[in-house]
Amino acid sequence: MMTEFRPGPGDSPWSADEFEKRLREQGKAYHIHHPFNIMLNTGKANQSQIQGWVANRFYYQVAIPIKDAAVMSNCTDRDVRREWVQRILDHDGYEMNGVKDEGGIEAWIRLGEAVGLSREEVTDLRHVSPGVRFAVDAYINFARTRPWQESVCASLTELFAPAIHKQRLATWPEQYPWIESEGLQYFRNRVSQARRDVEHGLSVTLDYFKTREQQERALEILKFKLDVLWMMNDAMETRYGLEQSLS
Ligand code: AHQ
Repeated sequence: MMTEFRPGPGDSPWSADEFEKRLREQGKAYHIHHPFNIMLNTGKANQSQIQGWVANRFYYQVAIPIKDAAVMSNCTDRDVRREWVQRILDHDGYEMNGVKDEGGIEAWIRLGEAVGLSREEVTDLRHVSPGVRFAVDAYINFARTRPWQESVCASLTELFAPAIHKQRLATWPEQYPWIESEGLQYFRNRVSQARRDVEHGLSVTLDYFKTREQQERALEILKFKLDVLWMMNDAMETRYGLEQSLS
């Protein structure tokens, strides 16, 4: 899956700042730059393309808590688990000591209804394309089989996520006025949740990947996860197209 980096004698580890800079430089391959996302966020998508995106991305959303539970099951560090469990609650929702939160999966179903899909056709996954399913399953399997620190590193695509959520919030209301505002609540919630997640994920990554070989491995892991997101958009582009179709 990934080429082996063989450090030479001169390959000393990068400083934490240099390592973080190289992680952030990977943002040039983030799916915000994919033609399908550009079509969506520049108001050029028609209703069936938007419905297709919401219904297919639902498979990614429901995979996240499964992936995070896999990370937890591999993680022997109680302090990390105390932080990581919040991610599962953010998506599945919770009711604790009188505080109730429907969670991100419910918010995404509401997004589905806001774009004209029924709750059933979102939750029964009938619209999910094989390419999206395979890309998402690859991410879940990565989290199940790799050391938990590698899965923490893989989640760092969220370094670039606040920008894409803010882009949607800045453009969809004007470009797609037929989508009721409440439907975009998921994106509003994610801006701050992603920032909090990344702060924790980045500190774990900078602490764990110490040698130059480990740091190069971290960049490869991030590239793998960027490919997961990119492939999802490739699959949606193949199925729903890029041009404005009449349907
Ligand atoms: O809604 C998203 C989310 O909950 C997560 C969790 C995180 C991870 O653990 O890999 N990544 C992620 C992402 C979410 N939304 C994507 C989007 O474009 O709306 C971005 C995605 C990510 O950047 O990995």
